[in-house]
Amino acid sequence: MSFSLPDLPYAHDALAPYMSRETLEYHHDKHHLAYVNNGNNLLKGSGLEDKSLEEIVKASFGKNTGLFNNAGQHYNHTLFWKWMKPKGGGKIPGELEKRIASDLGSVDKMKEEFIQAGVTQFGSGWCWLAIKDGKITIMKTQNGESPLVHGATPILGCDVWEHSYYIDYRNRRPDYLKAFVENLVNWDYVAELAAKAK
Ligand code: MN3
Repeated sequence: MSFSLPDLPYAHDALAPYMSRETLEYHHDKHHLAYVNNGNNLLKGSGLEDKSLEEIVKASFGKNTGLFNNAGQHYNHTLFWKWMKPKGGGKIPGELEKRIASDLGSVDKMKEEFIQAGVTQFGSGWCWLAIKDGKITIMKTQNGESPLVHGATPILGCDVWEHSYYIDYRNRRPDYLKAFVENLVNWDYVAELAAKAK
């Protein structure tokens, strides 16, 4: 199926001061839109036109790099907007909190390792919480890759491409990641995805 740009689930200025209107105007309205438009052009004649987005991402990985880069980023960003909300962060829903404690030690340890994965992703990419073999795990991937193409299901991802934070944080990627975890994450949505991925 062809790709289309989803609306942000909140106003462009709703995530300030942690993510500014200007960042979302560039990141959603321009960068994400470019992935959608380029992806649609590359989808034509690929033989994958009638597949779902997830199927296109998996089928193009390692085979059709141009299509994969754009479809992968469309997939990642479509989730990314939903992984944030105004007044995000805060308490993690009980059942998810228990799973995190059981699989990763504690919520504090999960946050520390998630931030560390983002900080140490060299160059452009993403850091993740994903379900692999029934367990919550921390991952990091380069460019437009995601847990989906590495045998896992993403339940939370943070974009660490410079376009995601340079307007608001300049080179301070660790501060951006900390603000994402503590003030932006929509943990209810993460819990919903985790429950589905069981
Ligand atoms: Mn991005």
